[in-house]
Amino acid sequence: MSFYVTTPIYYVNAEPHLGHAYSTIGADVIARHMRQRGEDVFFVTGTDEHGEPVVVAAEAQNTTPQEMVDRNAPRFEALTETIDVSNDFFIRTTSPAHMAEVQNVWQQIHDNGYVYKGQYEGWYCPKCADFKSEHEIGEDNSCPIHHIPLDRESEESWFFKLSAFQEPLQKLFADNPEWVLPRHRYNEALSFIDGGLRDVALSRSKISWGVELPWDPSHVMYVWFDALLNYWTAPKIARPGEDLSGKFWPASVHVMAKDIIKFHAVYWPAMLMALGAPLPERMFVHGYLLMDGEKMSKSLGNVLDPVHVVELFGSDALRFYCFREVSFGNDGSISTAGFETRYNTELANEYGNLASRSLAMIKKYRDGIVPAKPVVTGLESDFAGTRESTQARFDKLELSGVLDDIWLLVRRLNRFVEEQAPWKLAKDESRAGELDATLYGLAEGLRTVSILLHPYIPKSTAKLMAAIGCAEQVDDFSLAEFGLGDGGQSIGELEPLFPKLESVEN
Ligand code: ME8
Repeated sequence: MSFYVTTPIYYVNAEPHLGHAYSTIGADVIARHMRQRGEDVFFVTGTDEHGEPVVVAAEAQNTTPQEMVDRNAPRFEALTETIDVSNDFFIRTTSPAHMAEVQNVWQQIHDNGYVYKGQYEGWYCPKCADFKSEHEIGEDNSCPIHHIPLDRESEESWFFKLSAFQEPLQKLFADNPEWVLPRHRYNEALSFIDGGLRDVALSRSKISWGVELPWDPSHVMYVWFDALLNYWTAPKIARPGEDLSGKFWPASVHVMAKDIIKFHAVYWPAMLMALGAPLPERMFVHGYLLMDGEKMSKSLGNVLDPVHVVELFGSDALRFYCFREVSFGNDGSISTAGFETRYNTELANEYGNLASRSLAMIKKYRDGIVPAKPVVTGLESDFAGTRESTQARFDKLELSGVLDDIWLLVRRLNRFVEEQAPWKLAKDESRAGELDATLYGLAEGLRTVSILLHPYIPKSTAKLMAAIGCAEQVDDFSLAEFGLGDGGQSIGELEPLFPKLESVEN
C-alpha cells in the first residue's frame, strides 16, 4: 500500500524555527512509522516562495525576490537534516516544474467554468496573504492573527467560485467525520463553511512575483492558490521523467497547525473538486508550541532555536521532547526547564540508563549472551496487545498518546529491574533460571519498546537495537511484540545514549 504525508511548505522570508520543526517532525514520525509497517511512503516538505511578503522583504534587503528565496530556502532544507527528517522530496514553489503544473491545474479549473473576472475590494492582511471575510476582521480593522492593520485593497482580480462548493463541502464533512482531526478542528472548519462561503480573489494584477494565470498573464496567482498545489505537483515532479501521482494521489494526510486550517480544509478541497480530482484522505491539525516566558537556561540558550538544541543534545532529544511535552493536536507550553527534566529523567535515566544497565548485567552474568526465551518472565501481561494498540493510536495520529503508552512500558521495565534485583539473583546459583528469565525479559522489553520508539528517536533506537543484536529489526513494526525474540544472540557495546546534562555542559 502507498502512503503520502505532507507538511505545510514554509514561507522563506522568515528564519526556520521550532514551530516549523515541530510540524515536520510530526510528519516524519508518521512517515517512519508507516515505513515500519511496510507501506510505500512518500513524504514531502518544502518552501513557499511566492507572495507579497517576499517582494517586500527583498526590497528591504536591496535584493531580488529570486535571490532572496535562493538564499533562504536552503536554510529550511538544512533544518530537515538537522532534525533527522526522512523526507523523500523537498519542494520549492519557484521551481519551473511546479509552476508549470500549477498552470495546468488552473487552466483546467478555468475550463471547467469555476473562475471569472471581477473587481476586488476588501481588507487584506499582507502577512496572512489573505483577504479577510467580515467575521475574520479584528478590532479597528486589524488582523486577529498578526495584530497589524489590514490594508484596504481594490484591484482587478480573477475570482475562484468557492461559493459553488458550499454544499459539496458540507456533504464531504458529513460523510467523513474524521476528515479533519482532531474533532474540535473539524468543527471549526465546518462552522466556517456553514457560515456561508463567498467567492475568493484568485489573482493579483499589481504584483508580478508569482505564477502567471495561463489565460491572462497580466495576473499572477495569490500565493495560496499556487502553494496548496504543492501537494498535487510534488509527486508529479519529484522524480524527473516519472509521475508518482498514480501511486501517491490522493494524499493520505496533510499535517499543519491551526493557523492555516481554512486554506486546507475549505479552499483546498474546493479547488480539487473544481479540478475534478480525488480529495486527500485526511488533515491533521496540531496546536501551537508556546514559550512559557521563563528565563532561558544557560545550557539551552534559546530553546526556540532547534539548531542550538540539536547541537547540544542531539536530534532525538528534540524530537522526543516536542511530542512528549505537548499533546499533538493541542496548544502547549514548552520550556527549557521542562526540556531538561524530560531529558534527564526520561531519556537519560529511564531509557538510556535502563539500556546500559541491562547490557552490563547481561555481559557480567551471562558473558554477553542474551539467555534463551524462558517459559515466563513476568512481563507478558504488561506487553500484551501493545503492537495492536500502538497501531490503532497511530492510525488516529495520536502521536503523543502513542508515546505515553510506550513510556508506561519503559517505566515498567525500570520497576522490573528493581523488583527482580538481578544482582541478588546472581549470588544464588539455585536462582539461575530466574536470572536468565529476568535478563531475557529486559533485552526483549528493550527490543520491543525500541521498535515502537524508532519513529520518534531513530538514531538512539538504532544504536540500542544494534547493541542487543537486533539491528535489522528496527524497521519492522510486525516484530514489536514481546516474546517474539528467541534470545541467544550476543550483545555489543553501547555508548551512553543520552549523556547526562551536567557532562554536556562541562
Ligand atoms: O503558513 N507551533 O507558512 P508558515 C506549532 N506558507 N507549529 C508552528 C508554529 C508554532 N509556534 N509556528 C509555525 C505558511 N508552525 C504557508 C503554508 S501550505 C500549502 C502553505 C508551523 O511559514 C505550523 O505547521 O507561516 C504552521 O501551520 C506552519 O508552521 C506555518 O508556516
